[in-house]
Amino acid sequence: MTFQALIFDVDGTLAETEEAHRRAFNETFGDFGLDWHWSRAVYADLLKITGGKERIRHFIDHYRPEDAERVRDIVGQLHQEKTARYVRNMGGGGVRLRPGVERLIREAAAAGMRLAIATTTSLPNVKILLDEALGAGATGLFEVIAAGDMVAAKKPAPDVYLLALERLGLPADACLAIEDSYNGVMSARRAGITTLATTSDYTRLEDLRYAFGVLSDLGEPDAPFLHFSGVGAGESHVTVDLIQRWCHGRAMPQ
Ligand code: XBP
Ligand code: MG
Repeated sequence: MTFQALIFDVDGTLAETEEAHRRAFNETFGDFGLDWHWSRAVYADLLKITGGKERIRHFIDHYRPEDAERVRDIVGQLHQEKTARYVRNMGGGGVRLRPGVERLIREAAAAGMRLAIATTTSLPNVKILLDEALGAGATGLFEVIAAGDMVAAKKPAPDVYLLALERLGLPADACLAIEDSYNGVMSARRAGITTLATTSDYTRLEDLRYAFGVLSDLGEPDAPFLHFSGVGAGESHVTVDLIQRWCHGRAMPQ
């Protein structure tokens, strides 16, 4: 048995995007005349809730900000504006993928592995990130993109990974998921998929024990990853070859 597909999360895994999301939320609050500002500390707490609309509703319910009731009815509209802002801001350039991401994507595609995305973020956010970081048309590298509201229940529910598996037409054990957060690892694992975690700015202290391995990033030959637990000890960068060796020796943490 070998892995036939890699399924990537987006936010925190392909790129460090959460500060760009936070900026887009805050700018949109300003546009709507709201005196709301999500600091890094508040955002770190809110990130436990995946999905922008769900995060705003959670903020209203738990932080009880001014104008809460006015916004409750227009969360969808506010979030649409936030997505438009995020896309405009990302279109300004300067988007960088995390270490090893582009190398592994290109290597896997060249080796005939299939590529997919499973994310809670909205589809336009995925497209602009891939276009900006990998060049126009880069979404074509990914055979399946399962994103945002395509499923009813967002991570840590397994739905978005189950959708990706269905669209790939593959069983869970033919795939490796790459994630950065507790919610993401739980989502993939609940779908039965072996999951590699690479920690990101906002998730490095999260409980990632259900991952097959926890690394700082995917690494480059001249910029090795840090190994935190599970697979990857003594290695420097994640390659297709290494992934297939892990596949042969795998035993998932329970
Ligand atoms: C990422 C998210 C997303 C973004 C915001 O989680 O939670 O909600 O923060 O995106 P993951 P939207 O990386 O686990 O998929 O505002 O478009 O929902
Ligand atoms: Mg993530």
